[in-house]
Amino acid sequence: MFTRAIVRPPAPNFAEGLTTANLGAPSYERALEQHDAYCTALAQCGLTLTRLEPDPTYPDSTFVEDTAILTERCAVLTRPGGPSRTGEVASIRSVLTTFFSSLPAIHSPGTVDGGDVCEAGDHFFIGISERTNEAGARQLAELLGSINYTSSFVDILGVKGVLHLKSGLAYLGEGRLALIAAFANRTEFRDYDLVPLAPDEEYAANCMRVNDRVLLAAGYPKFERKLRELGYRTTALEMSEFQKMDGGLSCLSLRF
Ligand code: CIR
Repeated sequence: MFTRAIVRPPAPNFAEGLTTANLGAPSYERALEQHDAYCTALAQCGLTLTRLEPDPTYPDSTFVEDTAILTERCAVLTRPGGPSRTGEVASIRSVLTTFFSSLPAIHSPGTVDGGDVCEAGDHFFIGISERTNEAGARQLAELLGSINYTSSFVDILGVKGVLHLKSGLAYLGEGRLALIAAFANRTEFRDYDLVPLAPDEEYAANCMRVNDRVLLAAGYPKFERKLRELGYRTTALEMSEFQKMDGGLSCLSLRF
């Protein structure tokens, strides 16, 4: 069960962040509205929110998920792979010290973005991507191993249009993974029940199981129907402005 989440609304210069999406510039006003609805949904799942101040020094800092890995047994500060994002970790460190007594960190030359780390029960999939390198993945695997979590690496460097592992993969609980076609035949996932995304709905793969609900991006009816058939209660959230900045649903919060 999650009881808390950390979020940070976008700053007015949010559109200056990194993106490859080619979907046009996001509207700040709409992004704020969408962020607000996202926070309401987390609160409805029973989470108490810590809302950080928007930080214009780092236009991508609304994507707090990339700065830390939070688990039931530990918290790890990451070292984001986008050079413009490395400095985001400092303020997250101060917030997390209130909640976690020990905060190990990924160090140079390692890089890890939280979006590349998918918790699946006691196992962690760690994506090797443009943002997470092998040195970072190995450091994280060692930290997780020391507290009896297992982990495995998933190379996504050749997968087009997928920034982070979780851009195309989500753990739904009960041994079940939602995933995009490019991941469906990977041996790494063969022991799980797979819920494949339709080719025209792949953005929705970045969904989040939060307690008794699955939060997903709005506008992906086939996937939402499938989730409901599987017995999940769903909440669909407008994500268009974050999608324009390569962001998905999970990257807007740190849950613990
Ligand atoms: C970036 O490129 O770093 C941001 N514009 C988007 C980060 C999205 N994070 C995530 O999916 N975990």
